[in-house]
Amino acid sequence: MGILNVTPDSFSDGGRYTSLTAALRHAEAMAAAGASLIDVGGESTRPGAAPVSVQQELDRVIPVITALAARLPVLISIDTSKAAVIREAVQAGAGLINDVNALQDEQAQDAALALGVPVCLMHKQGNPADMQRNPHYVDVVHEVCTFLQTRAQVLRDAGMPADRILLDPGIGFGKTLTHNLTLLRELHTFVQLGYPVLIGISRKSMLGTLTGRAIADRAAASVAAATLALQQGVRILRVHDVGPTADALRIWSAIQQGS
Ligand code: 9MG
Repeated sequence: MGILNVTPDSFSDGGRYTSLTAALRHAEAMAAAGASLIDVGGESTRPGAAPVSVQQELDRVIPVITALAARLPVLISIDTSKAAVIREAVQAGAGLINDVNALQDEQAQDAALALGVPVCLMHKQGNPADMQRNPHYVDVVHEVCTFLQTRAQVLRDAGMPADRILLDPGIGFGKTLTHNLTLLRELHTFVQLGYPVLIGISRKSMLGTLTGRAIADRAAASVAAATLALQQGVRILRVHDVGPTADALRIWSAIQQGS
């Protein structure tokens, strides 16, 4: 899954793809490098990010999704928590909802159920504005697993088929370095819940803390973490550096298959 933030303030690529031309060029490059999904986001979820209005988000993402759907043979994912954005994005051609709020907004949940597209439910503690202030868990793996399992069950009880649900422990969303490392070590526990697992660690600050590298120089660290996630059964990698990740995936896959 290649990341396409059409925002002025995302932590890694904020402001780079706010014009339609730049966004399309970047999406095409990611597809050519091996992305089979493109995740389009119009509101930054980085720590400290300010919320944007529904209209602002729509203005940012809908033209991009419409153009991508007409041009690229990839699945388009909409990164949003808002019902109106979900509805219009799916109408414009998005085929997956990536909600860092796990569809806890009732209207967002209703929209997802009515549209019949798959959803990625992500865990976070707190909100982007303050989530890194004082994250606290007694048992981070147990608490994140329980949250995701509960959210998946709520959706299933409301009529969503199990094969439309993906789970994501939400690396960096209301978690300390130790919480993130524990979750990354225990990804196989999330895989055992029986839903495909998606992980987003690409260029995140924990990699900067561990390597001392600036955001743009974290590709190798991102690929290393992504490969270890694959090894534990993670199915979708949300990344900025599609080419290097695709190479790692090819090597990992060849080793698995012995050819
Ligand atoms: C939008 N976004 C930013 N980071 C993310 C992550 O780790 N997972 C998912 N699903 N979405 C993310």
